[in-house]
Amino acid sequence: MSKFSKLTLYHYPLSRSARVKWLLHEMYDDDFETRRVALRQGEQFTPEFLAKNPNHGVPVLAVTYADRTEQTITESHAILMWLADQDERFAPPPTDLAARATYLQLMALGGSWMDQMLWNIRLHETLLPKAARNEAFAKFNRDKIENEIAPQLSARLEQRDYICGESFTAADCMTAHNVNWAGAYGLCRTDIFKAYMSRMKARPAFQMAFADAAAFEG
Ligand SMILES: N[C@@H](CCC(=O)N[C@@H](CS)C(=O)NCC(=O)O)C(=O)O
Repeated sequence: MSKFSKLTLYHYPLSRSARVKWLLHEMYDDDFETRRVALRQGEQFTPEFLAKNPNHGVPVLAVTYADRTEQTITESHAILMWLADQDERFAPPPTDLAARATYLQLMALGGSWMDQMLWNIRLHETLLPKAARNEAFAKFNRDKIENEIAPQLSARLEQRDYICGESFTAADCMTAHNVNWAGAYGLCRTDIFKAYMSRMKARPAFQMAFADAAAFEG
């Protein structure tokens, strides 16, 4: 961790911060700090937390660089990419044009497209007050995952062990987190996805990142 003197992840079990926690464990084992944010108690709306992330969500990665300057980084998609770019085991370099394009495409598909479909399902099936929910919109998002996203991911995973190719990348942290989330809604549950998730769950870093899953409160 020579570029940093400290990394602290603001985290909530099973949430999007688990994607980042997983990659941090892959890269640094246990050599970073985790601060659980009491989302159900509203800690994300305190002035201290809002100063770190005005969008009141986890993950936030607080970085202290070797020269002691500090920075907080938000957005799981950006944090994953920023971390992975520091270690060639987890992301193809920009000079490897074809592999990099595949990797970027899959990161964005997971981080800004599938993620939002899952989020819309959660909002309109569970989180919003009943009067504000839109059943048809929830179904629209379910159908998009089932008919468009799942077949694309599945076709890739039929050909290879990891979402980008023959080795694990940060795009697997994004994809497998989403596949796991989709599974909770009865989506992405075919044998191909189950086999992919078994491979991911066998990784010690995955087990470390999801060890606190039982503490997820609704
Ligand atoms: N686009 C953001 C979304 C972050 C987000 O919504 N996090 C949720 C947990 S999965 C959260 O902390 N929600 C609390 C809130 O919005 O008050 C990311 O990917 O990091």
